[in-house]
Amino acid sequence: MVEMKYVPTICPYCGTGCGLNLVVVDNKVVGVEPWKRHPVNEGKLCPKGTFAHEFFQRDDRLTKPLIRVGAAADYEGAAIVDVPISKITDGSNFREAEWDEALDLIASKIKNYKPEEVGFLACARSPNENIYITQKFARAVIGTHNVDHCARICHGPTVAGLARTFGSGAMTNDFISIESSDVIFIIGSNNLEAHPLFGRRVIRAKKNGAKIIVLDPRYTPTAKLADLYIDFKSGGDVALLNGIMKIIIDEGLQDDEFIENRTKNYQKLKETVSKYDLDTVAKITEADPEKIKKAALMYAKAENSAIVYSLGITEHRHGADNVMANANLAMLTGNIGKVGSGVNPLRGQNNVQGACDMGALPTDYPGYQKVVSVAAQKAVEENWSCTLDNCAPGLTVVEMIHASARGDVKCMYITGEDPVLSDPETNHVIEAMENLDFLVVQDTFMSETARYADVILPAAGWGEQEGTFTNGERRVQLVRKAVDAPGEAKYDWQIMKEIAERIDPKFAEEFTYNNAEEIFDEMRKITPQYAGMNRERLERPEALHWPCPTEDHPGQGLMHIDKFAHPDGLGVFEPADYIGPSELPDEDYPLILTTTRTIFHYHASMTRRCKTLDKELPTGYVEINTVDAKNLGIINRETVKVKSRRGEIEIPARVTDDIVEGEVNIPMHFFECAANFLTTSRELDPKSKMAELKVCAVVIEKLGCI
Ligand SMILES: Nc1nc2c(c(=O)[nH]1)N[C@H]1C(S)=C(S)[C@@H](COP(=O)(O)OP(=O)(O)OC[C@H]3O[C@@H](n4cnc5c(=O)[nH]c(N)nc54)[C@H](O)[C@@H]3O)O[C@H]1N2
Ligand SMILES: Nc1nc2c(c(=O)[nH]1)N[C@H]1C(S)=C(S)[C@@H](COP(=O)(O)OP(=O)(O)OC[C@H]3O[C@@H](n4cnc5c(=O)[nH]c(N)nc54)[C@H](O)[C@@H]3O)O[C@H]1N2
Ligand code: SF4
Ligand SMILES: [Mo]
Repeated sequence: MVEMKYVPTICPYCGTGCGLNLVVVDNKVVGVEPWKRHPVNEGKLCPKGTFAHEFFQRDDRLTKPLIRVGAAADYEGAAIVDVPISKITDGSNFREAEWDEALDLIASKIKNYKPEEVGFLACARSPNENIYITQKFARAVIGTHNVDHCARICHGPTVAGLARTFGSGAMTNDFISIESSDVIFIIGSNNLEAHPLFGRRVIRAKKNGAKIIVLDPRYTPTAKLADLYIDFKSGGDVALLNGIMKIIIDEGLQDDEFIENRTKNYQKLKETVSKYDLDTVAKITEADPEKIKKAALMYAKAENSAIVYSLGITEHRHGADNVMANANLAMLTGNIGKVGSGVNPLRGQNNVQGACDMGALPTDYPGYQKVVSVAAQKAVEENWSCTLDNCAPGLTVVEMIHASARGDVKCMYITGEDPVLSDPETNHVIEAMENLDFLVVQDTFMSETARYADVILPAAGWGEQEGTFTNGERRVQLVRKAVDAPGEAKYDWQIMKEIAERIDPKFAEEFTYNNAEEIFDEMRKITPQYAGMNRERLERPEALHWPCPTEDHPGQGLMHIDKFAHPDGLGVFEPADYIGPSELPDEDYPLILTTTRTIFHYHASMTRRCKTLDKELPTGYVEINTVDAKNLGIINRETVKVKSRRGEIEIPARVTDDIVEGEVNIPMHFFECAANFLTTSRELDPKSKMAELKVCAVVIEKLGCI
């Protein structure tokens, strides 16, 4: 008889963190079934979760270490030999190798670079335990803080901006809280496509009587839910939010008691926003001033108003200013620390909250303890029984790419990230990858980046390992192993442990782990937010929210109830003036390009390998407003050329009224017409080092063929 088992686990895609059951027959994942009583999604799934199992059926998984042909012999021995390697972008230029050979090669190469010449990218798609080991390996074995991950170009401004204002860079409320809101102010989040099972709660809130306001340059499925939709050009949010706060203050709708008792720096906020009268704001943003006023009054007058935002706010060179403007708005009206209110950034990757918590950040050890703090350094040293003599923050993702292109970073070790697809300015990223002396990529599939690697290591993926994911509402949940990893693939943590031991046998005592649970137990000793969690407590379906400081603490869904997380307990108003995007349209490049997501794909590597999802949407497109299309003589589905100062792509046009005039949009998932050939990486947010993924200037040319 065929034995079938259900393995309860957490969806591998977005930060909503839905529960589901993997159906396993004969060590193969054959389907997904609902986990009906899961507290996040109550058995419902979006298309990505529903068809999550399909990529398991693919036969193109990485199953053996691969070494670039022509390179291996030259790597023998410890010396770094300057070998000109032709970086050919085809998987067939690699040869299969045994683990011993691949790991010896990596150990012998990596230990000869200076610490500052090595950079690490951690994988926010994989469990906390892998990420913890990646940053520990970078810091304890190599001696560098050059460790970062995709949050940098995602919610990095959230981490920086909410830490400054509230003292903690995370979502302030849990997901269910939104169902108690009277007004939901959604700015730069298309959650019906990007966080659909959170979006389901927004729909429920609306049924309960909540009013929805959406501010987005595109009339998205989420915007179509709105009672009040405000369209405007990408990049204007600081001006809009300052304008909204000015109206609230002018109308006397601020919460004086909250401001007095719980915050500081209010006078500065008042001064700054006083410059943003409706005319000025309307001129900057092209939004309808009447609607702005209406939004301000709706938000401020309701009993419980919640702000929901995502990348439309963060992915700008003023991303942290945008985030802080939202935090200011919530504090101004006392909409923080109570159910139905709060500032709710919808975190992206399944485990990007965890990746930040684990310290895969060049400035922070686990638990947001600063690498510049001697006390933090001592605490970590004690726990790891090693010396960490470096307290200068390391490089961020985009800085590592720039440093690789310059030759300052010579070696990168990339675990489960695909910068050639995902990072801004693809041609520049490729140049950087080609310029590296040594590149290791550890992934489950042959990614776009892996094609430039010297060594590719096959990692076990989702459903093939135990561990924990932390979702966007800080809920730490167990993920379970359903099947064995294919071929010779190993766990990410296991690979790094084996390299550490090869670099110096003394690290065998440092990386003693036999399983993910042992790693979690070490991690929680130096991560105050997780200190009270253990496997037994996490076995409960509702799991635990951080902060959870002790084993008898129930975890905390709602933050900042009586005081903020700053040492003095006060929230800080952090006003900022509008600076706008660095590249605005001009005669040569007359259109604004923004880049987004669609419901059927999740970045690329896994959903593009799910046959049902691929059938729904096999390739990309550029959305262009009907009026702009008419002026350019472009018809729906016609293939056009989109050019920026950094590159060009050919892509089918999608003519629509659902985007403002003068702006076009390309979903980010499709390498054959990748948005990032066009985006810019040159100007970074000084507060968070975010690149401007939501705005650059482009021109569209007709190709004359369909
Ligand atoms: N289906 C799917 N879901 C995903 C992902 C995926 O790839 N596919 N990825 C996950 C990840 S990593 C993340 S970070 C989240 C992202 O989730 P979201 O941030 O919701 O996704 P985006 O579509 O990138 O951008 C959101 C909206 O910002 C708008 N926008 C553009 N410019 C501006 C602006 O200047 N101001 C404002 N206010 N809005 C603007 C866009 O029109 C878009 O509708 O999604 C997660 N969920
Ligand atoms: N233009 C534009 N660019 C963007 C964005 C945008 O809005 N516009 N959004 C940005 C955002 S928000 C994000 S988060 C980034 C995402 O950028 P990336 O971090 O590059 O995103 P993924 O494609 O999710 O990459 C994850 C890789 O990890 C692999 N993987 C999955 N599980 C595991 C595992 O357990 N172990 C290992 N070793 N590998 C694994 C996958 O196969 C995949 O190759 O893209 C950013 N880029
Ligand atoms: S909403 Fe996110 S976590 Fe839930 S099923 Fe969809 S992709 Fe997975
Ligand atoms: Mo993200």
